[in-house]
Amino acid sequence: MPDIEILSVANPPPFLLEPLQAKYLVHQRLHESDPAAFSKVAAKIRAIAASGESKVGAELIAQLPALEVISVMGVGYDGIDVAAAKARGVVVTHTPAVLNDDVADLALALMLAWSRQIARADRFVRAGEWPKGPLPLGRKMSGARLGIVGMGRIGQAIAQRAAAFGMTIAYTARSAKAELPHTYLPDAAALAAQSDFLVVITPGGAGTHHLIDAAVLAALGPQGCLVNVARGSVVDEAALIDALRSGAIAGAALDVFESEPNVPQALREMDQVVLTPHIGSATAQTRRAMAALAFDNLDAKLSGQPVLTPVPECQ
Ligand code: 8YV
Repeated sequence: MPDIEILSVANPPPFLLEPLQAKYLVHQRLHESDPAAFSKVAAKIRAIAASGESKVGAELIAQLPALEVISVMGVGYDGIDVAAAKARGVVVTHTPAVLNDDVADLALALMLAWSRQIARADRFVRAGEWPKGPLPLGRKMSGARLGIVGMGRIGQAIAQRAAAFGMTIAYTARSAKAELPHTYLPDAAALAAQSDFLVVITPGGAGTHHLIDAAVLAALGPQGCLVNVARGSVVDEAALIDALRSGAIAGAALDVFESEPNVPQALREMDQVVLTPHIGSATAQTRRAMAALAFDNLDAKLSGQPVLTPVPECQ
């Protein structure tokens, strides 16, 4: 029986849970399922295994005096109180880079699905509508104007793919990136005003909360489509629903939502939106690579080795 104890605050896939259980005594969400039992083992817990959607607040960190590392299987770590972890000398790690291709692929897939009405066309054929007449015309994506909100690793992977579709690419980010050939705009509203597709791929958290608001959507305009593959919190969902209802924007393609896994009924009833259940990194290949990196980060720290991919604040 392994003697080093760790807490899992997510539901790790078997290809992460099994290697963890082979080496560590894993308390699977014990803090939620049995707080009394949890309080008895809390003093021994040396690591937390989390996912990109996990919430690890200051209160939980304070209950774990032996905690050394919080390993997130995901690139986003907006649910982790990194300041509280750092104040305690706890390192936070994540899994950047290994999911760039998948998230960028999904962004393009959503843009194509929306503009060429793939999901709607599928529903149309299955419902036997075709013999009654053609599907209304879609919209050309090649050559359209793409605005990218957030030009980090994944934003750049999206830009690369969009270039192959002959799209005009502009972006906004904290600062202009001189090495990129694309047009920089100072804020999301200015970018939206020049975009047919506005793709959101910025980190979540307080700094970007409701960055995409009614004003940005108004700037995107009645021909524009909003695509979100970042975090639900970045988009003001109520403002988005209003904009879709009033025709202030043409449509949206969304992989993330403010209260996942709950998606507002209003969005679910609209034909001009494409909805997916937070599957940006959800391929077998990428999830295995993320799991391996999440394991290696946790294991490195508990073996007294330097972690591989600490979050920027912990570097
Ligand atoms: C996953 C994610 O949903 O990487 C992220 O930030 O949101 C996703 O890749 C999740 O973290 C998988 O554990």
